[in-house]
Order: sequence, then structure tokens, then C-alpha cells
Amino acid sequence: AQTERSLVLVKPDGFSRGLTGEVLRRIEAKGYTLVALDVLTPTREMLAEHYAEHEGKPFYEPLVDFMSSGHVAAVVIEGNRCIEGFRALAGATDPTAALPGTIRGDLGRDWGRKVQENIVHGSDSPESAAREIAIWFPKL
Ligand code: YYY
Ligand code: MG
Repeated sequence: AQTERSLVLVKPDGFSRGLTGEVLRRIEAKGYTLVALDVLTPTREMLAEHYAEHEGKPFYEPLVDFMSSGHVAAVVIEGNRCIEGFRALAGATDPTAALPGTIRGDLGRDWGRKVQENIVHGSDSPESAAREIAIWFPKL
């Protein structure tokens, strides 16, 4: 009953820095299963759906610009409580404040740009996971 899926993205900063393997390594080392993988440059339309909850916020337009600026790796992971578990692996949104030991804390920093580039996205609830997986993997 607790088996869940979560949508993970390696964002353009993480992908271009060659950190996709490191992110997948941490997910697999934690014990979660990879269910689907894709590499693509997301369209602004996809990102508008994905980030609908943030529309109108000051960081929204820079976020869509950044996320559509290059390749991302989209991944569906599976395992009991993997939504909470991956958020713990990812660490806090702000990579400067994210604790060492987390993906953002170990691998991220403030680059002085308009939006926080923080390497990964992870769904935050079962409802968002289902909604997001349908956007990135419509055939799943
Ligand atoms: O779920 P999480 O990625 O940790 O943060 P959200 O609050 O959902 O924000 C999505 C995305 O937007 C975040 O990863 C970076 C960016 N962002 C930002 O640039 N500045 C903020 N004050 C809040 C979020
Ligand atoms: Mg979020």
C-alpha cells in the first residue's frame, strides 16, 4: 500500500555538469528502483503544466527559462515512501542551505543567477507525482 512512484528530474544545470550518473547512483544506492528514463529538452508548455502551482511567483519566468534551456534527464523511481525519501536525498531547495550529505548540499551552490539552480526536482506528494508522471511519461 505504501509503494509509490515519484518523478525525478536532473535539471539542465545537473545534466550539463555531468551529474546524472551521480544522482542515479544515489537513488539506486538508497534502494529505489528505476522505472523509466528519458533525456529531453522540455517545452515551455510542459513546464507550464509541471510548475502550474508556481505561476505568478517572481521566480516562475526565470524558472521556466532555465528549465527549457537544455537537456534534462527525467526519471520515474519506485519504492515504499520514495517521494519523501527522494526529497530527503535531494535536500533543501536552496543549495547553499541544503545539508552536506544531500544532492543539493554536496553538489550545488549559489551561482548568482535569477533562479536557484539546484540540480534536481522531486515530486512532493502522491497527487503531484501522478500529475507530473503523466506530463513527462504520458505512455506510462
Ligand atoms: O520542491 P522544490 O524544488 O524544493 O522547491 P519549490 O518550492 O517547489 O520550487 C520549485 C523550484 O523553483 C525550485 O526547485 C527552485 C525554484 N525556486 C526559486 O528559484 N526561488 C524560490 N524562492 C523558490 C523556488
Ligand atoms: Mg516543488
